[in-house]
Amino acid sequence: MRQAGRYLPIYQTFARQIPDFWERCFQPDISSEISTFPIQEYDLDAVIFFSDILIIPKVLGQDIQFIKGKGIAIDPVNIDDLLDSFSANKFHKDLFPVYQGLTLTRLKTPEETPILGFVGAPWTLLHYILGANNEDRSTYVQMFAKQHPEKVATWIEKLTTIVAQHLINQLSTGAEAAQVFESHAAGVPAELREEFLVNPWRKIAQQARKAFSEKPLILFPRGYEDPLSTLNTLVDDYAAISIPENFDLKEAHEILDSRFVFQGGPPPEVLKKGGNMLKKQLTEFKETLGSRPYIANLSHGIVPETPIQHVHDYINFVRETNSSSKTVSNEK
Ligand code: 1CP
Repeated sequence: MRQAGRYLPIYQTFARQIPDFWERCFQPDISSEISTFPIQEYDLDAVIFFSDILIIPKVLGQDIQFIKGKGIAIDPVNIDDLLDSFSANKFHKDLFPVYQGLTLTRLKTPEETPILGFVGAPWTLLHYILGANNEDRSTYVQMFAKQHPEKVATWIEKLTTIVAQHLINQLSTGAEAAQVFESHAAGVPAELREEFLVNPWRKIAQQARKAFSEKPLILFPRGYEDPLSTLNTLVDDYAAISIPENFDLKEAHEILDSRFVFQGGPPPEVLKKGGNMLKKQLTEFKETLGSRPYIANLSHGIVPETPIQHVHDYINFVRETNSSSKTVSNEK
């Protein structure tokens, strides 16, 4: 759900002036300014802080670059060295400008508008750290995990501690809620899912909730393939599930604990096309979910060619169809 509002002309102009993505993340006045762009354009109820899930391997020392028009370049590293270099103090110090950006975002945003922080879940981070520049990162990391489950277990455990720390730091410097992105759960072998996916989700949330019990967490389990009922064990840990495109909404609503708030919205292609399809999707969402609380967001984001008017249409439609609605910000 990267690129929330980042297709906006104002972001494009900013990005041209500061071409290095990480410079935008590590300069507090800039990351906070970018974070507020979507609420300057749209009538939204929340702001997603501008950063990236890959900021963790970045501060640990892995070279990661986003190259316009080319994608992502990740330097292969020795993961043991990378993770063993972690020290909570140094981590906090290196990420200090990011947290300052978050605090500044809080100051630049109307008081009643919550700020959402986020982290990548351990498996998804491993996808990038270990997968690095492999052509097919998912297959490579899955094969590796099957062959060396103990090694991977050690890495997942270390990453879980680091991710929880980053989440807590965000909650203590300005975020009112946060999302845990497991974007690459698809294809994880069945026998590894509990240990490498569900357990870390639980541990991260429990750590965060120990520190901030009242701040809600959202889980995005994209590609998760176990029976959905297994997610019900997380109902005390996560307030909301962001419904990924591989879940059947009706089935999810039937199976998932009614205490979970659902988050979701039209897929990127539907938003790009706009028109009746957009309204149809939203109506379907509302009809399926009945009285279950629902956060309208943008599914898996916005593709850059999406007309800004379509986003306005979507928000207006959400507002019109539910006068008590609050539309949550700016996932890609
Ligand atoms: O300058 C740019 O426009 C670079 C594009 C970009 C942006 C705007 C990237 C590179 N990251 C981001 C920010 C970002 N990333 C946010 C903040 C909110 C926002 O600005 O949109 C968030 C929530 C993310 C989360 C993120 N990053 C995820 C999880 C969500 C998802 O899409 O499943 C993932 C997987 C990433 C990694 C990432 N960051 C950027 C890219 C191009 C990628 C994907 C790399 C790949 O898999 O090929």
